[in-house]
Amino acid sequence: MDRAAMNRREALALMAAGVGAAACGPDGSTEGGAAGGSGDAAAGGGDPAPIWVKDSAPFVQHGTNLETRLADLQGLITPNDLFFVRNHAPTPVIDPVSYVLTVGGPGAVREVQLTLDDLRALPSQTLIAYIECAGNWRGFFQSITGRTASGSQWGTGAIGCAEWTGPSLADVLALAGVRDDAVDVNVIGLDDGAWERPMPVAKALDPATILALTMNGVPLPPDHGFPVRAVVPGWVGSSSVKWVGRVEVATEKVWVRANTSSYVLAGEEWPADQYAPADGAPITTGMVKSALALPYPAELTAGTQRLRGFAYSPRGPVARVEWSANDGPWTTARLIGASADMPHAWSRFEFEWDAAPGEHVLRTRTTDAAGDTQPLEGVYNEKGYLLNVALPHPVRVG
Ligand SMILES: Nc1nc2c(c(=O)[nH]1)N[C@H]1C(S)=C(S)[C@@H](COP(=O)(O)O)O[C@H]1N2
Ligand SMILES: [Mo]
Repeated sequence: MDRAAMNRREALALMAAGVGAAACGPDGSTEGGAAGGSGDAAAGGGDPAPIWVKDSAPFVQHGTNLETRLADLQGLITPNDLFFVRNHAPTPVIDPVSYVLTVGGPGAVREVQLTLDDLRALPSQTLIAYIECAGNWRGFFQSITGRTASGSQWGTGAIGCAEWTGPSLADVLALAGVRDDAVDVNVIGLDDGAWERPMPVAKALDPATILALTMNGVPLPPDHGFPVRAVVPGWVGSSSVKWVGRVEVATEKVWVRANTSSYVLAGEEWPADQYAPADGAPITTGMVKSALALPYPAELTAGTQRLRGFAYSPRGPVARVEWSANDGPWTTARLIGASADMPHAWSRFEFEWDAAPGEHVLRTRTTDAAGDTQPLEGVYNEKGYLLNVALPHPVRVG
């Protein structure tokens, strides 16, 4: 009864009143579901109603999702207006005054209900962390592996890096008390379909796992989870549940859509019987990766060009970025801002390339402190996750 998300009729009434929150039926696409070309956000003809609150103009649109153009980014921080949106359902409009977070479940000592003020009163953590969708780069499976993977055909921009502030999930859980026999902590959203992603107690109690209230210094924008979202550094974006309404502590492993059917590695190399009740290997951590901040394909003018990009690893700051043109030797790029003080942030890199007229292929490759590096070949999986090949980036120099 305390559910704070407005229902569809209320949201539409607000829209009619000019409040500007947009809503429509979900398009049924999932991360691993039907391919989301632009314009398929609504079934049944007419103009597809937007399902985001923010202006979609700067983005590449894929169904219910908005992809950032990395070339538009300048510094370390992705501005909120340019941060990609990955929605399984329309952005809900949540009233911050009646909002309540419920924390409980069989693995909790007691059930507590927390208002936004209660959450603001807890010790506040600040961290700069990137969030990347597990399906980022899915659109390259065809060219890299010869097979198309189903789902939104993202390029390189289903990723962003922001400063997040809010209480640690550990401090929130402490108010309910975590029993010794607790196994999983499920974080559940207030959007239609109640997106949820459980994690082991240890990950929930990691000091870097927070319930963010602000993004880059302002309250979370509606599309990014207002008023409360989980930020789970190192894990793929689907675990950073937006519009959190309930945190459920369980005494058994929790199986939900996000770790059984969507967000699993599926295909010949992941026999389903080995992962039951999941259809494949459930995805938790992301991959070591790098991407050029250029359109794909890119067009450049001849002469010495300073090229830049972003590099990241779920295991802390990257150690090295190298680049190569036309399968030539690997050369080390300059790293900008890779710091042990920001273990969850991405890093920037840059290098100079002497661009001669013609068609070229540039690749970049990151290595993290643990020695993990990007492979030169990509491996196919049916739902198109975690591609981290040193990406061949086509460049035409005119
Ligand atoms: N409640 C809820 N949380 C969610 C989602 C969602 O659809 N509903 N999408 C997830 C996925 S798949 C990703 S990649 C990230 C994207 O976060 P962003 O939209 O703020 O960029 O949010 C995650 N959290
Ligand atoms: Mo995602």
